[in-house]
Amino acid sequence: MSRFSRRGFLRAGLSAPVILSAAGAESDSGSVDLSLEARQDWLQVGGRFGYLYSFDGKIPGPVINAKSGDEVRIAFRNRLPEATNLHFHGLQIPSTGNADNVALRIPSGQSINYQFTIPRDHPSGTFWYHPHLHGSAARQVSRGLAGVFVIRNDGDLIPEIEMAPEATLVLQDFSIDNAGRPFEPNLMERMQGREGPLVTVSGQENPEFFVQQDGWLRLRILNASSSRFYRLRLEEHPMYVVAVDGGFLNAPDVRDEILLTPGERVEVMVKGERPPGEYRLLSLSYNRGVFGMMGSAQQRGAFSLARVRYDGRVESPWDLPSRLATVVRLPEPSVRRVFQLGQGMGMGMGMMGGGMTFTINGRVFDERRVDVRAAFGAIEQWEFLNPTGMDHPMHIHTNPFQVLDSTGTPVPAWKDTVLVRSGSRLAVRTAFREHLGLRMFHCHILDHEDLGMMGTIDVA
Ligand SMILES: [Cu+2]
Repeated sequence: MSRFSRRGFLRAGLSAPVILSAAGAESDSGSVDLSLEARQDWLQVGGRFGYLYSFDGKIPGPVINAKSGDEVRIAFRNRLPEATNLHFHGLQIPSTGNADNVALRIPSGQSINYQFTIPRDHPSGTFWYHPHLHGSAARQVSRGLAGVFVIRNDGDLIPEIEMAPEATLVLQDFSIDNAGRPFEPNLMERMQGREGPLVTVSGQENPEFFVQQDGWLRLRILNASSSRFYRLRLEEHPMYVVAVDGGFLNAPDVRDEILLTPGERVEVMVKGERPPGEYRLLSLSYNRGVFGMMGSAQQRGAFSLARVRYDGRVESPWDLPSRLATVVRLPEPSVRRVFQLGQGMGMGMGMMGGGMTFTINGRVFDERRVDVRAAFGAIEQWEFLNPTGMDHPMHIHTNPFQVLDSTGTPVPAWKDTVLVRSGSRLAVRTAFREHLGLRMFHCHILDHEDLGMMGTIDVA
C-alpha cells in the first residue's frame, strides 16, 4: 500500500512537481490558451546554428501542459515558406473540424484557430504535436517542428511519481551542412528514412539531468525524430517504466533497455540508488533493416544521449507503488482486419514520373479513398504483416490500442504507435469509442508515410 494518500498529497500542495524543462503553456481555470507560430529562423541546436523550422523560435517547441477536461485554444500562424498543419499525436480528441484534423492545410502566411476539449476521462500522459501534411511531414519534423503535450488527470495521478522532479527529453536528429543549412536526403535516403548526424535531447547535445541520492527522477522521453530509432540504456541503472504512449502501466516495468521508435513515448523513473557520480544515458546501435538491395543502413555505434548526475540527497526516501493504474484488457473483437505492409514501383505522391512507393495492402495513400469503415463503438483487431526488409512503426490516430502478446492476449497498456519488425506480424486491438469521422493510420517513419504508407479510417 502507498504511504501517501492521494487526498493528503494534493492537500499538501505537492501537486506541482519541479519541472526541469522550458516553460510553455499552462492550464488555467479549465482552459489552455496559447499562440503558436511555425517559422523559419537561424536557431541554436546542439551547440550549432542552423536555418531550421521551429514553433515560436524554440526547438523543441513549447511544452503544452493541460488537464483533462480543459478547453484548448491555439491561435496558430504559419510563417513557414510552405503549407503546414498540426497533428496532436495520441490525444483522444476529434479528428475533424479545427481539432486533430490532418486534412487541414494551412498555406504559408495564413492563420487558424485550433480548438478542442480534452475529454474529462482522458488519461494522464505524455503526448505531442507536430506537422502532418502528407508529402511534407518528414521534412518539416526533421527541421525541428515538434513539441510535447502533457495531460494531467487528477483522477489517475500517482503521488510517488508526482513528487519526483521531472524532465522532458525530446529526441531529435538534424541534417545541417557546415553553413547551417538543412540538406534534403536523396531518394535512397528517403526510402531508408532520413537520419541526421546531429542528435539532440531537447535541443541540446548530451545535456545533464540531476537525481538526488535515494531520490527519484521522472523522465518523459519522446522520440520526435522522423526515422531514427533509439535503443536506450542508462549505465548501471535499471529504468522503471511507469507509462507508455497512452498513460500509466498497471505496474512498473523494470528494464535494462528500451527501444523507442519514432512517435513513441515512455515515462521512466530513475532512482538515485548507485554511488554518486555521472551516468550516461546511451543510445545503442540498432539495425532497422535496409531498403531493397541498395547499400546498408548507416549505423552509428553507441553514444551518449544525455547524462544523469547525482546532486544532493533526499531526507526521506520513498518507493514506487507496486500498483499504478487499472488498465482493463479489451474484450474479443467483432471485426478482424489484416494489413500487409509493402514497397513497390508506382506513382506515389511527390514522385516525379513514378518511383518506389510504400504501401498498405498494395495501395499508396489517397485522401479521397476510405480504406477502413468502422462502426462507432466497435472493437476491432488489426493484424499488420511486414514481409519487407525494413521495420515499420505503425501509428493509429485518435483511439489508442492494446498490443497482443505472442499468445494472442492483449497487453493491458495503451499504445498508439508500435513497432512491426521486418519479417514479422503483430496484432493490436482497439475500440472506436471516442469520436466519429475520418482519421489516419500510417508508418511513423515519416518518409514512408510521405511516400504512401498511410490509410484512412472512417468511423460512423
Ligand atoms: Cu515505415
